[in-house]
Order: sequence, then structure tokens, then C-alpha cells
Amino acid sequence: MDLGAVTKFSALHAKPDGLILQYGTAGFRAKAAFLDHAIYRMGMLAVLRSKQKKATIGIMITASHNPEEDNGVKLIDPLGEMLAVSWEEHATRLANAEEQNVHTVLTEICHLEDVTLQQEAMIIIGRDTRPSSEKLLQSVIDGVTALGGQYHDFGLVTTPQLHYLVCCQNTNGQYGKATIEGYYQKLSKAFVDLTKQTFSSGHKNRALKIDCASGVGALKLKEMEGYLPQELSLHIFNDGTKGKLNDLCGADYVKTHQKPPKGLEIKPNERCCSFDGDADRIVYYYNDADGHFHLIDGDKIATLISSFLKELLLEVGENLKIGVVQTAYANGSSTQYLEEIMKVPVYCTKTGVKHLHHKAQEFDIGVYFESNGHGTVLFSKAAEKKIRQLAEEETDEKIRKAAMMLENVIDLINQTVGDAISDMLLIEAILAVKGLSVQQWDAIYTDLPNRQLKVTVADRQVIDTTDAERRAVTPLGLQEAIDELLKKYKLSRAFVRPSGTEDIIRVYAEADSQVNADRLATEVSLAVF
Ligand code: 16G
Ligand code: ZN
Repeated sequence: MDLGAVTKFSALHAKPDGLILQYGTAGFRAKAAFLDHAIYRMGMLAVLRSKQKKATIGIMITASHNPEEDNGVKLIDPLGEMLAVSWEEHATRLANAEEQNVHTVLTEICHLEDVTLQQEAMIIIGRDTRPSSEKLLQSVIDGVTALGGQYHDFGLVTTPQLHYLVCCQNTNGQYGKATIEGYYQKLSKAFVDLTKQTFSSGHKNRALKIDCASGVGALKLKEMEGYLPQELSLHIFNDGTKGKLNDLCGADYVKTHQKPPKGLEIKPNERCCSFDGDADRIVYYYNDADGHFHLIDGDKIATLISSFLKELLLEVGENLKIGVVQTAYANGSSTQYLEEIMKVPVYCTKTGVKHLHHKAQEFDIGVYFESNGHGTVLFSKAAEKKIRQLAEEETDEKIRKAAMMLENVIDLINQTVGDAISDMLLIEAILAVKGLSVQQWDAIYTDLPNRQLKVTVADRQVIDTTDAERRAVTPLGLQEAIDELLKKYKLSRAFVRPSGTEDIIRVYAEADSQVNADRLATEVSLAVF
């Protein structure tokens, strides 16, 4: 390691005194002004990871749905997945090291992880539209350069596009062409194939209003529009030409406030959706004839997609196992519908994409979604091979057609991570193929009334949970208190967990009516103290 280069560049990216950061479920996130040193050091860490894995590693500069003033950074592992948990600890240690110790920490990571320094390193970089992202890009580049790595800057991209690009780079193009154009080509071809018959048989003009959170999703959708069939008319709002990123708009705003974003007027029964700031989440919604707002969240998206896949699997007749993965936030009605009506096994994991993704890998076809709209579908290698083979060779027309549709889904869905653009296209295709209106989709089941609250406490780590965050282990007596409160309400469920992204505790409650869900949430909040 060139100590001179590390020292020279480190001096340009000094760590603010006393600042401690934690590499959490979403990487590092903080006010942009505090992140220069951490992002520079992540440039260096990415080089070590690249040398260890002998593969291209991605760095995305984004703070997703956080306010425009924040920023953040995430590393992407070789197959487009989140950084391995063991390296999250290295990231935290490196970011928090005092300047004179940076070199020692780097050396220790090399020893622990068997990094061969002579090995070449390649890093690809992407960023969202935050004003601070451009300067922080230079911090990444300095970090990569300090350790002698090569880099390619893809500029403004959505987070899932960078995941896609990393995967393509490391699989010799098997997953797709490692360019943004390649991404548009792959997804649009699959969408066209999946909807061809439907559109040619006269189902014309499917209009969709899209709120892009004033973020990068708008830019990328506009680039992609030319690749998509005319029948799908996308109307883009909050496209970033005016208004601040995520300000009163975007998937997170719509989901947490249960109301439409600013700047988007909804006529009754119009289908609308919102992306978040880096376009890895999506939620749908509409207003009914009485002007009531209806949110269609990740749970209903998972239900639509898994029902569609299950039907195709039944037609194909192969014994491929499908599973749905949710978190504790999944509405009780969705779990019940999937298990009892659809007869699909449902699993619950801790919050955070990496946990869901990991569990979904256990199935031939694993569908995972968080209620907040982050999710995707994973196909095992064996399932993919079988499906492609049937689509190619099967002589029974009906079976071959179902297999071809499954093959289109494989190519349309971004299997590396949840992707608002790819999810949106799959949902639009399914609605078109099934001839479903947004109200019919919404009517699959009725959400149980629910409420989420934030509680501020001195130390959120006093709460420890088990059973995929559904039960509190500490402080002693808390779970018993919650169990007592639950007895007072019908169809009730509630849990508390420390947030991984904010210094607060989150409370979730559901019950037979909104009034009861609100009461239960408040009572559980009081029990936390
Ligand atoms: C992060 C996670 C998201 C999760 C959220 C929960 C990733 C890429 N993102 O944004 O999946 O829903 O954290 O936040 O894993 P919380 O811990 O503050 O509730
Ligand atoms: Zn996001």
C-alpha cells in the first residue's frame, strides 16, 4: 500500500472531530456536509473488496428517500447484491478511524480478509441527483485512486441500475449488457414480449401517472420511454426540473402519510405510482369516485406478482417451489390472503433488504417485498434453466406459452435488488395481461387498519427483539405489557423495534378499526417508557 498516497489524500478528506457513523441497512447516511471523509474511505474499502473478490465493485452515492440535504453511500458486491455483513464492520471501523490510524485499519482489513494488494481493482460509481453528490463523487475517486484502483463513473443512475451494471460486469454479460442502454434494451424487450398479445388484441392506451420524487427516476424513465411500446403512456410528475428531492412527494412520503404527493392531480380511478429518490421503491394508489385515497403498497404488489407467477407455474406443471418473504410490517390481511387463499408459503424476516433477499434465495422462485415498496423476484439458477428450456422446446402450446411468459418475467425483473422502473413495468404488464383495473387489484383483499408511530428515547438500543422483530426481548416486561394490550382489541397485532436509519424507536399496530389501531399504537408507545 502506498502510504504516501493514502496520507496525501486523507489530509484532503479530514474526519469531523467526534463524528461516529454506522454502516447500517442502507450504508452510511447523514447530512451531506459530514460525509466527505466516509465516502473517500469507502472508495478505498471498495478497492480492497474488489482485490479480494477479483471482481468489479459498485459504489452508489445516494440517501434514497431522505431529505435533499442528506447524502449517503452504499457498496455493491460482485453479483449486484448488498455488501457482505462481515465487511459492514470494516466499513464502520474505517469510517470512524482517526486520521493517523486509517493506514493501520486498512492494513488490518487486508490481513483479515486475505487481500492481495498486487491484484487489480475496478470500481464503478453512480450517484443520485442531490446537489452534494457531485462533490462527493470526487471523494470516492480520490479514495479509489489513493489505493491504485481503476474506476468508471456512470454518472446519474438509479440505485438498481448500478446494481444491474455491477452484476453484468462480473458475469461476462450473461445477465445483460453492462451499459445503461443495455438495461433499457433488456427490460423493454421483455416487457414488449410479455404484453405483445394483449396489446395486439386491442387493449390500447394504458395510462399511468408517475411521481418521480423529483429524483433520478424521472431522468431515467424519460431516457427509457423511447424503448417502450406506445400503448403504455407514462405521464411523469415531480421530474426534478423544479422542487426539492423527496419534498412532499415520493414513495416514502405517500406510504407514511397515506396521501398523494404534491404536484399530482388525481382524477377518480386513475392509476398512479410513486418512486423514491433513487428509484428502488414503488407504491401505487388511486382515488375512488368519492375522492377517497387508496394506497396499494408493497404487500399488494407482492400479492399481485406472486399470484400471477403461481398461475403460470400451475400451467407449466413443473414442481417449482414459490415462496413469499415479508417483514413484520406486512399487513396481516396480506399474509392471510397469501397463505390461505393463494396457498403460497410466507416467511417473515427482519427489516432491511439484505435479510429478505437472503431468505428469498432459498426458493425456486422467491418473491420479496417490504410494505414500503422495496422488492423483487429471485429465480434460482435451476428454475431459470428449466423455464428457458420449456420456453424453447416444449411441444404443448399452452405449456410453452406459460413458460415463455415466465421467461419474460425473469428478464423483466431486476433480480439484483428492488427496482421501481422494473417493478412498475412488471406490474403494468400483469395488469394488462390479466385485464385488471387498479380497483380490482386493490380489492384482492382489504388491509387491516394500521398505524405507525415514532418514539424518541435516550438510547434506542435498550430494545432488543427476536422472532423477526415481532417480539421484544428487552427491556424486561415490555413484551408482556404489549401482550396485555393486544388482548383488548380484535384482530390486533403490534410490535416495537429500534430503527436502523434514525435515532428513534418505531411502533407498529394493527386492529379491526382505525380508531383501535391508533389507540393500540399509542398505548404501546407509552409502554416503551
Ligand atoms: C433501509 C432499508 C429498507 C428498510 C428501511 C427501514 C435497504 C436497502 N434499505 O432504508 O429496506 O425498510 O431501512 O428503516 O436495506 P428503519 O430501520 O429506520 O425502519
Ligand atoms: Zn431508495
